[in-house]
Amino acid sequence: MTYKKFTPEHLKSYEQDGYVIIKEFFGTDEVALLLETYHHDKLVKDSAINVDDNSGLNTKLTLWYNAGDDIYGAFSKSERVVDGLELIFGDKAALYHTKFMQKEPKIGGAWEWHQDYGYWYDNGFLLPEMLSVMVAVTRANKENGCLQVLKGSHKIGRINHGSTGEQVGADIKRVDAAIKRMELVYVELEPGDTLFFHGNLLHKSDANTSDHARFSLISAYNLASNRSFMNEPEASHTPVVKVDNDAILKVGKRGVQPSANFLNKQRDESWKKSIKEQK
Ligand SMILES: O=C(O)CCC(=O)C(=O)O
Repeated sequence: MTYKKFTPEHLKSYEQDGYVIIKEFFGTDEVALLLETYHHDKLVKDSAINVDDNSGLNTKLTLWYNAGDDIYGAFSKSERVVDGLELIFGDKAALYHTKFMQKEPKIGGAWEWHQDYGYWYDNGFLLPEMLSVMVAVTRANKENGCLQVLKGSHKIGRINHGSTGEQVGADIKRVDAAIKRMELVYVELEPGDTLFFHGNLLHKSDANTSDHARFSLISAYNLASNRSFMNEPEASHTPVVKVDNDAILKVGKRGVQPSANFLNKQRDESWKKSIKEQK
């Protein structure tokens, strides 16, 4: 079996635009297995937190720090992903955390314009040598609130972020200026298509007003030597041990492990409280 590779051409696009989309990076059989696993994965569902948008809709997400020997880990540690990260970073990558995003039909909320490094900066990471890899688990299109990115906006560098409702958003004056100068791209993906995007790339998504769920698996990575000076989990600076490309189909329907170290509801509540207090 041959698998897609992250190539030097992908690297060129990533460096120029702040992102690259690799069509069919994962097979439809691999993502179908992931989706089926999720549907029976009580722990992932029970560990989900809700993040409200400004209109009262909310997105469910389950976030954990310790990638296990389960199907989610087989994606986030797979050779084809980690080889790509090593090309981008030119060195070892660490797997900071993994999220299963659940944007349900009709109720899945929007995300404000932000940079992921806008959050991660506050977690003590000195360098913006951080990025995310988003695998479409279901189709993502305009109707179900796919990701939108501003092409090349990673070159702006980090923008200040403040609270908007329960979310943290980038300084809107700078975002508005960037929108006037940079191309807005709707990242429409088929299941298995994968987006690599820079921690400083401005992105947002609209609510899911459609009848179709939008699910994605997003893993965040750090240059392993870019250790936070704050108290971030070990995973954020531990070089990721890659697994063979065939691990996904071999692991099969193994759900998330109890040792995952979830961002839990309690932590989420104190996070929301601290955002309110900052207002
Ligand atoms: O998938 C989405 O709709 C938004 C995800 C996002 O903004 C993020 O993970 O930083």
